[in-house]
Amino acid sequence: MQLKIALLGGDGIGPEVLAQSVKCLKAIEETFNHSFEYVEASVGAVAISNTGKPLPDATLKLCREADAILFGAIGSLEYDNNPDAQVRPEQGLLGLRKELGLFANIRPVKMFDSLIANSPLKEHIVRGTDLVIFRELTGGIYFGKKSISEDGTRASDVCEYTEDEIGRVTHLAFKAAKKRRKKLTLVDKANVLESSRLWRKTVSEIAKSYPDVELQTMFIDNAAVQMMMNPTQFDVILTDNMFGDILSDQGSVIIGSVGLLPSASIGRENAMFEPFHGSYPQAKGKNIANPVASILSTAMLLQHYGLNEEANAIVSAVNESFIKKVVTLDVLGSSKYGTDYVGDFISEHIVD
Ligand code: GGG
Repeated sequence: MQLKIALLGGDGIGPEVLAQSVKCLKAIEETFNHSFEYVEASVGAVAISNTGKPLPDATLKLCREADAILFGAIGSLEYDNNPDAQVRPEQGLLGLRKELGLFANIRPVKMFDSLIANSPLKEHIVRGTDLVIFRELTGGIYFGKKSISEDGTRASDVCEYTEDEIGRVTHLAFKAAKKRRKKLTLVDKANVLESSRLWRKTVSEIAKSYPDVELQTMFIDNAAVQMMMNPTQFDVILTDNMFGDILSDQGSVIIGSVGLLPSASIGRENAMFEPFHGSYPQAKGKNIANPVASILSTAMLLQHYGLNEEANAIVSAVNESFIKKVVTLDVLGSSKYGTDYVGDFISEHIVD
């Protein structure tokens, strides 16, 4: 298969982890006789420095033309420490999602049996955790009207949703639940928020078209507790943009490290794949970042194109790295292996 893949490393550790994904893609090309074309573009703080824009027009054009986008991470301390900055790196990522209509963010939280025995978090890791979060990605409070009063003492962010926005991600989540354990949990705050009540009404209506899937509703505060206490009760979780952002990072604790979790952002025309984690600027250039989240996002990319054998070859190579304890320090608490070494190990263990 021929694929044109846009590579957007972004900020902090983004380019370092993305480089490991590219090693794996090259191993897949060679092992399975595919031909991938790679095109690089800038986004985030790096792009602001070079062009003044977090999402330059050339980057957007390239992403529209590509078959898929591999994204690293976004965010920079320079901006985190400057709340007054009007142009911010995160606008690059949010802009991409909006411009490309990437309305569904799919975040699997699956425990790795091969890792559990070695992890310093083994007492917290719950065996059998295997859930997937469907986070609505182009609506809600992240994209609602924002305002700040002239004297800077009052600010607001509006959380707005339409039935259509809720409906399209809901259908994807139900279709996924049908292929899994047939349980969907809608997470909201319908006892307080009007937008959550629209979610409940719309999702309950759509549920009638999926009679074999059990629909459950849960308030976000309870869901946060339940996820820590008993994560195996969840199969598919469906939720809005902000609740999904928070809940999925929380999910990473259950499996050992945020550096292990991949995601896919799907639209009608485009698809983007990126690790859960952010840019971790403190680790930039130190060769300590975990490349597994980015590498597993690459497996999700291949799966999206029906290359299931190829995706499985990547997952098997990652498992092999866990078994051999070739992992970065976030997983074991200490490690002699860096980002590059782990990337080399995984790409060299990709076999047909
Ligand atoms: N790779 C994910 C990433 O860079 N996240 C940083 C971030 O600012 N995320 C905001 C969001 O996911 O809404």
